[in-house]
Order: sequence, then C-alpha cells, then structure tokens
Amino acid sequence: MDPLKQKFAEKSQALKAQIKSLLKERGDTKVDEVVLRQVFGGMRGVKSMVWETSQLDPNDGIRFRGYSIPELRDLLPKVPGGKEPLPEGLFWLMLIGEIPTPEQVKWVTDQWTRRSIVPEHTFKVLDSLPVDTHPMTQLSTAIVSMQTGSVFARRYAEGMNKSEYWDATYEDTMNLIARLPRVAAYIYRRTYHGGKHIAPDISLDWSANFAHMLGVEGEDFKSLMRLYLTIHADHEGGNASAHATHLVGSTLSDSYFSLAGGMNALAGPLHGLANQEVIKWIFRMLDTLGTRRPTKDQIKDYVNSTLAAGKVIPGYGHAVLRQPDPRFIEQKRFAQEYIHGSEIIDVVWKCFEVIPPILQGLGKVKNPWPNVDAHSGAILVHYGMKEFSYYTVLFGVSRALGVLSALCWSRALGFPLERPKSVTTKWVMEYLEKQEVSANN
Ligand code: CMX
Repeated sequence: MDPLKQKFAEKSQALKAQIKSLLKERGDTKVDEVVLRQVFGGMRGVKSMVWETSQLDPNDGIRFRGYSIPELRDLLPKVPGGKEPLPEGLFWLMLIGEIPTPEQVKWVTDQWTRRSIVPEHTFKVLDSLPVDTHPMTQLSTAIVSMQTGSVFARRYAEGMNKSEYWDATYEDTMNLIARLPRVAAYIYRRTYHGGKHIAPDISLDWSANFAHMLGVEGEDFKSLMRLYLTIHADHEGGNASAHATHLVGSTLSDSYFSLAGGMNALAGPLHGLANQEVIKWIFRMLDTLGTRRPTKDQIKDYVNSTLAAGKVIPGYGHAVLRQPDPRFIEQKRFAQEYIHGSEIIDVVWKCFEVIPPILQGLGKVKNPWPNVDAHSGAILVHYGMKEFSYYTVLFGVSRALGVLSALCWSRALGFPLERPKSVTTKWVMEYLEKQEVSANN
C-alpha cells in the first residue's frame, strides 16, 4: 500500500470507530434548529453534513484542517526558491490532516505524473464537440468520458466488499486529479489556440506543468498557478460544487460522476462562473465609459446602473462570509508582490473601495464584500490569459482537490445515501395552522 493511502487508512479507520461510539452514546443530541426562512431559503446555515477537509468561518474565512491561507503559505512545502505553496501539499493535508514534508509532497507530484495518462477516447470526445462549446461543458464531458476507467465501478461490479469502497475511491481520486491538468490544458488549446497542443513536461510539479501545457510562459505565472490551485481547492461542504459532489457520491457513483456533478454546479454564475462574469462586467464597464482608468465616481455610477437593471454585481457577496474573502486578500497580496502598474488590477482595487458601501446601502445584501472571484480574472488578464470563458475551468481543476479528498473521507467513514426531507408549501400552511390551533387551546 502506498504511504499516503496507508496513513489515510489508519486515520480514517480510527475516526470511523470514534464516530460509531459517538453516535451510539450521543446520537440524539440536538445540534441545530431549522426555521421556515431556511427551508425556503436555500438551507442557509443548517448543520446537516460532515466535511473533514476544511471549515468556513463567516469572519475569519476558510481554514483547511485548521490552517488559514497565510499560515498555509508559511507551512506548506514549496519548490526550491519558490514562495507559493504547492497544491500537492494541500491535498496531503486535506486527506490526512498533517502538514506534509517536502519529500511527501514530491511523492504526490511523482504519483500524479505517473497516473496522468489521459485515455485517447477523451481527446476524441472533446474533438467531437464544436470548438465554441463552453469550456465548462467540455470539462464536465471529459471527466465523465474518463469514467470508463473507474476502479470503483469495476470493483463494485466484481462484488467489492463495502469495507473497500474508500480504497477504490482513493485510486479513482488520485487518477482523476493526476489527469485534470492535461485535460484542462487540452480544452484551452483546442478552444483558443487552433488545437496546437503542448506536451507535458514531467520534470515539473502539478501546477507548473499545467501552466506549461496552457502555453502561458514565465515563472511568475507558474507561481500564480500554484497559489491559485491551492486557494480555490475547498470551502467546506455546503457550497454548491462541494455539496453536489457529495450528494452524487452518496449514491456510490464513483469519483468521475461525482466530480462531474460538482463541476456542473460550479458552472453556475452565482458560483464558479462568477470569475468569468466579473471580468466581463469590468471590461463592459470600461468600454461603456470609454476609459481604462475610470474614476471612483464613474465606477459608482456604473455599479448603480447594473443594480438598476436588476442584475447582481459579480464577485461581491457570499452565502456564508461576512468579511472580505481571505482568498481575495491573498490574490491582492500576490498582485502587490508580483505585478506593478497594471491598469486592470487597479480597477479591481478601486471597485473594492467603491462597491461595498453601495451594496451595504441596499439594506438587503448580507455581505457587501468581495469574494474569491472578484480578483482572479484581472491577474490572469495581466499574464495574457484573456479568454474569460475559460476561467471557471481553472477554478474546477483546483476544486477537485477538496471535493475528491472529502469524497475519500465519505466512503471511508461509510456515510450513507444523502436523503433530506422536502415538504410542499401546502404542508407548511397546514403545519402552521395546526401550530396556531394548539397555541390557542
Ligand atoms: N449584487 C447585488 N445584489 C446582491 C449581491 C450582489 N453581489 N449579493 C447579494 N445580493 C442580493 C441578493 O440577490 C438578494 O436579493 P433578493 O432578496 O432581491 O433576491 C439579497 O441581496 C440577499 O442575498 P444574500 O442573502 O446577501 O446572498 P445569498 O446568500 O442569497 O447569495 C451570492 C450569495 C454569492 C449568490 C450573492 O451574493 C451573489 O449573487 N453574488 C454575485 C455572484 C457571485 O459573485 N457569486 C460567486 C460567489 C463565490 C463562489 O461561489 O465562487
């Protein structure tokens, strides 16, 4: 058994035993109450799921296994001379809860290189799609097409014992993550660069090889990819891409089907597609205003016109966060450190000053601050990656790390089919009536 799998087996079996006795002794303990607003309001805040890999605090933001993003930048191994953390290290941390050594991270990089061969038919499936197919449609299609190689599906058909589900899920997860950069780069090159593909460079780490295959040159872009693929990886279990992956996986659909489900959720404009929408919105604003250096008053007027047209300001607001997203702040830190004198990044920073008070003034927006998607596009534009409709694919490649490591945990802990209760509005009315009657008696 490989060293990561061995550690995961030990940790997960120990926790499984702990949960078993916890539920036996304290299974009826109340941990939450649900009010009608939550039933109709997208289940905001309802505690109903276990997600080991990360936890989100409304004010502090995301912590991966207890570590904030700045802490991870200090603690996770880097390439020699590099300053940004390697996502391979974050994957190790999410999977077993320990900061890995540089040797352990190197082992993950080597494993993913070894497992990175994409089946030929996946390229054929992609090539059969019209070239202007949205990159997220291509990503989802490519992931499902690789399901033909699912270890879980094969072993399940052969009669696998349920105590081995985690093992097969781990194998699929490692294979799928290993192949994603090649698939995602293939989508990029076929869509925007006339199908001129770039062969992988197996001497590079996972992110740098992805940057290389995309064809965006320069060490700084490689550093950006390492950071980008780290900070987008996980945001606890209730966000739409994580929850969708979790729900699909709970039916014992394998890692491929589950991740495709998650990616389809990520493709919505209220979730991951917002990174495309932000930069589109910014460029539309600049074109409308006829300047690349808008004043704060000009931005203010444009924000108000967007709101008056009944649209949201993309990149702002969040279902959980109540402070500027630490992932936004981290990207701002990156831009301050690596990039100087960029007009487009300047616009993002001006928006950060102008937009929150306007949203606050509406009186209904619970979080007026920027989220992760408010900054990423401008940095990509700076490095020459100007194909906005591709941006959510980058988010997706990163998100796979979190949701698939969590899927390994779900299978290891033996979590059951997810099946919450729904009600009709008629049921709600009758329930309220009954409550009134009993209160009056
Ligand atoms: N611009 C304008 N109005 C906004 C807004 C924004 N950025 N954010 C929230 N609102 C509005 C909501 O549309 C809602 O209006 P109605 O009552 O008229 O329907 C009201 O404020 C209350 O919403 P909320 O409780 O503050 O926010 P939700 O939890 O319902 O939604 C989110 C969260 C992210 C969908 C929302 O803030 C939004 O639409 N933001 C813009 C899209 C975006 O950036 N999404 C990316 C999020 C991060 C990610 O997943 O990648």
